[in-house]
Amino acid sequence: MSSHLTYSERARYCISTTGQRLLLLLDNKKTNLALSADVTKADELLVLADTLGPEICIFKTHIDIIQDFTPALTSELHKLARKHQFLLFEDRKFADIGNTVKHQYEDGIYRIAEWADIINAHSLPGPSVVKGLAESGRKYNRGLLLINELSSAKNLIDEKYQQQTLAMAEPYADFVIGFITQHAVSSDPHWINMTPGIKFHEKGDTLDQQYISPEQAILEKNTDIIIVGRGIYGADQPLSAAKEYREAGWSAYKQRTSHKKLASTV
Ligand code: 5BU
Repeated sequence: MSSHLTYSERARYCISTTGQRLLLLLDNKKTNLALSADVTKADELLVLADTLGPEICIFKTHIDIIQDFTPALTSELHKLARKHQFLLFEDRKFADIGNTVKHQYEDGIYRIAEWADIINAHSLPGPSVVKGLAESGRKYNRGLLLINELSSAKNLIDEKYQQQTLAMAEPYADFVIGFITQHAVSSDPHWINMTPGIKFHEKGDTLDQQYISPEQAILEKNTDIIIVGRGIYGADQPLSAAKEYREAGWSAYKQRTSHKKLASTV
């Protein structure tokens, strides 16, 4: 299992430069917290990026829920990403034939390929979705996450689907950096596993979201990055909430890597 390795140790195994950059950033900045910034106003999104930026490794957007979107928003986000050293992840969940996803990635009003370091896709359409996205993504040196598992109750993904998702990722390791998943997909150290559906003290919401804790994700399920939305931006004090999730995620990671190191010395 590679879960005892530190993020920076695992960076050496990456073929993708985005994957490598992210793994190094995690250890340098000492945070494995991604913020899911699901607000609907441009100014709210920018305030979240600026105030919570120092706490996070990734700022995850759903750019199509912004009511007052203009291209200036993504260039401002890009500036904040540089200022606070985090990556931008557009949670677009592409799921169409190669030719269509390529246009959805590069064109339209959002021009996602121009500003998002990371995107994700459903593996449902088969390799064409990865092939289509890779044509644009490679030009911009971006990273793709395949959706291996969902956090919503009674979703249709089964084990066979997950095995096929991993097999689909393998030939594209220069572009696919890992998975959105509820548990570590493989012991290959270069795959990065990110987990949404994280919240303290709550098991779910009224629309079938299911939550686990940062410790469950990092220690029990061996995933690498916790993605938190309402637990942070919905809190009375988002900055202190972000610090709490950051601390929980980071100490779970420290525990995981130190445990295994001790185990390997005996
Ligand atoms: P929450 O507020 O922490 O519940 O938000 C979770 C975010 O992660 C939200 O943007 C979802 O679209 C996203 N998500 C998820 O919750 N579960 C999944 O399986 C996937 C994405 Br894939």
